[in-house]
Amino acid sequence: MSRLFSLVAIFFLVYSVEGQSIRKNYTEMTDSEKTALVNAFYALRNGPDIVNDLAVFHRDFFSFGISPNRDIHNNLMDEPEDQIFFAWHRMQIFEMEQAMQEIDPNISIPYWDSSIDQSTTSSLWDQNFMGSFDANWSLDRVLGSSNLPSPAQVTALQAIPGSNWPPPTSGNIGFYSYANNMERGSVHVGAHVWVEGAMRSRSSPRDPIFYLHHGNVDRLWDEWEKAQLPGQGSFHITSTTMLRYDGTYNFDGEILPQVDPDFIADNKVLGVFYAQNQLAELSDYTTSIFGNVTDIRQAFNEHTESFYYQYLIRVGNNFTVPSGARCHIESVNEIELIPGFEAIAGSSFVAEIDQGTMAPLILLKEEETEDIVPNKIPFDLNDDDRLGVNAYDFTESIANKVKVVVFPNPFLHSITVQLDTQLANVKVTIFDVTGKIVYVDYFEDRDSIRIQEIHNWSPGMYIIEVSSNDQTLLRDKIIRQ
Ligand SMILES: [Cu+2]
Repeated sequence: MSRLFSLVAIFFLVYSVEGQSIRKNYTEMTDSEKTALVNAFYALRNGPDIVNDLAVFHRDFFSFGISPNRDIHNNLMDEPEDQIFFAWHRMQIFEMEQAMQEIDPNISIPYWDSSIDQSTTSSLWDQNFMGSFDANWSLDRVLGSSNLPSPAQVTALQAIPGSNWPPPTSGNIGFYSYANNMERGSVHVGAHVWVEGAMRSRSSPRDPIFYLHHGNVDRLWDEWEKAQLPGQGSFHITSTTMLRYDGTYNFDGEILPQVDPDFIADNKVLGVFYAQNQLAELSDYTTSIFGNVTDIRQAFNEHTESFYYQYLIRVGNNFTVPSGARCHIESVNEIELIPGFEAIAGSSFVAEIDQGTMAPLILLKEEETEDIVPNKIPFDLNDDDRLGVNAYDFTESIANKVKVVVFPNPFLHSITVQLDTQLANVKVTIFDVTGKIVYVDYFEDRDSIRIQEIHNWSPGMYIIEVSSNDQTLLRDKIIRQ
């Protein structure tokens, strides 16, 4: 079935289209789509400034080390908000995307695959795309400041097994290992440091490239879950609440809905699909029922579920539009309805091919290309932001009066912990990436500690924590070679 129809099964009169989302690689965007995205970022800064609001929130709750305060980064299973990194950023991208779709319903946040697309002169950084913001918003980018991840590093990360399914109540070892290796490793950290400036600070969401980078992180999580649990949903997140999306946060006079992080561990709960190589597959999905505000998609978006993609959209394999639901699918090229697609009586379903100009093979609909309407609203880098310049080193130094150095790192046979002063009751704890303690020892009145009986540890990432009298002095990532 191809190029089937322009219109099918219409039951409605007037509807307001607000999107769910087919997210694609930015390299699949037309010029007019790029301009629409750039202009949406600019328009949002004109107010209410959700770009800055999400960045300031991200900065203010970035990480409090292992204090009881909830935060959004660097958590292990022993912390109150154990491993909220993936779920929180998923909601952050979704909130931004929803705000943009109020400006233009066909916008979806594209992704930047930084393991492949590594040139400082790639079209990503063109003045009519992400390059537009650097000077206007004082982002202080220094592209190429470090290394981006290699494809092999992505492959290794994605190969971490999601073991222990079904999970014990304390969480899933494989999921925590994957999440921590993602958050603290180069597939996530690489782009923050490579772009530099705001991207390397706790205010990183001030740079629009943040959303394209985290879109890619989110896509990899989605792919990992699908590969680990084919047809089975997602691993569980043990935290039941998260900051900002806890039903109390007020942005521009509206309280954001409460979102259980475990509930959105499956991306489809938000109606988000990732497309690749000119194909979007919409499957195993039930569209939300109009007006059902307990449904998270309807809570953010009270109207029609709308999916838009320039290329082939394949719909079926258990894709259902239930009675009372409204769904609109639009492509420029082709929509295929395959077995397993069902629009139940009492629903509204429209599939629309909207071709702009004719072209021989793949059609690309270019709207009249609008001009970019920039604004110069430089972000104010205050002291708070500067403190966070090395935020993505993920070293948590809580009591900064005592300087702690851990070397060598990476290590092989031993590690030395050096303090710049002698302290009583020094405790050294080493966790594996799942938060399991693999080493603990206590020392008295020493400024240097050598840890040796570690030669048989398996290679990979560990977290070392140094504390004195229950006060954490340092928490850092160490690598066993
Ligand atoms: Cu973050």
